[in-house]
Amino acid sequence: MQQLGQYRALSNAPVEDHGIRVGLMGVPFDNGVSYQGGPRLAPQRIRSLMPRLARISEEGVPLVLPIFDYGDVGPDLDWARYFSTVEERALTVLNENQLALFLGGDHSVGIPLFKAFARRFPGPVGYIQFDAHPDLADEYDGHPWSHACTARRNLEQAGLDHRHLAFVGLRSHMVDELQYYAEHPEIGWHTAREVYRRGIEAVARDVAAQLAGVSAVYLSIDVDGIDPSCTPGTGTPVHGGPSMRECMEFMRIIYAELPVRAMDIVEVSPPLDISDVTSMAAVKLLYEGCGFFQEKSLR
Ligand SMILES: [Mn+2]
Repeated sequence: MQQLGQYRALSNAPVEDHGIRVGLMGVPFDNGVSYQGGPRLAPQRIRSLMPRLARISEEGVPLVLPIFDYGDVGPDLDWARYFSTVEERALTVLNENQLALFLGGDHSVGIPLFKAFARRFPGPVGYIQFDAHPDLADEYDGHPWSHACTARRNLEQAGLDHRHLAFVGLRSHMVDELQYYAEHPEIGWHTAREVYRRGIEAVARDVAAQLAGVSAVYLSIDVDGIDPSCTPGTGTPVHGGPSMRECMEFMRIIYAELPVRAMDIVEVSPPLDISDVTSMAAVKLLYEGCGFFQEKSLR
């Protein structure tokens, strides 16, 4: 396991020093899944594919901000101790970089990652989850840290108010979760069908307006939020979702309009993938996220 603070620069593009850094950390953990494992293999797979994609945005902006790799948080069979290590190491990444990128792991890793985020930034903070599922269960499979509980746990952080929580791409809900929306109408929840009917730009603008004024935003991308025709390598695929194109347009607007300071990409499962398309989708989203952040930072 790499020690805290030890990292190497991923330097396959000319790097410029603007005093702005991006930090990357992997959380190869999938004991929180309800159905099929595999996301623990994602950080390594995604890293290995990063050199395959040019470090340039689709609009032709070379990605010049340095990306520092803080390695992976290695295994620990004590779940509580593992999450507390993830939290502490994430806090270091957040403290030392203007943008933190986290690679899951299943979505449960978002619990310690967001805890670190809420420690790092004074409230109110915003949390956006691009996902087929809201993960609002109080408990699932007999545990409060299931990957079906992430958003519910994140709401326990003092800095996050229901008013600053938004979901995009929803299309699979449990009865308790529908009840939760009804009890908290201030949550922004946008279904995949709404994206289809109104267009992703209108939805993104609504989310930007809803979260206006927060000190920092955490963007969580569950790859099952994207339609499985684009990202098939994931444990709980749900059809009828937004495309990669729409996910990227969503990110473009959110990064431009809101102070995004952390993004995770979770639920990529290499053993379930086909020709690495899902891992490559993660690389694309990482790079475009860097590009959107850079465009805003260097403007
Ligand atoms: Mn999901």
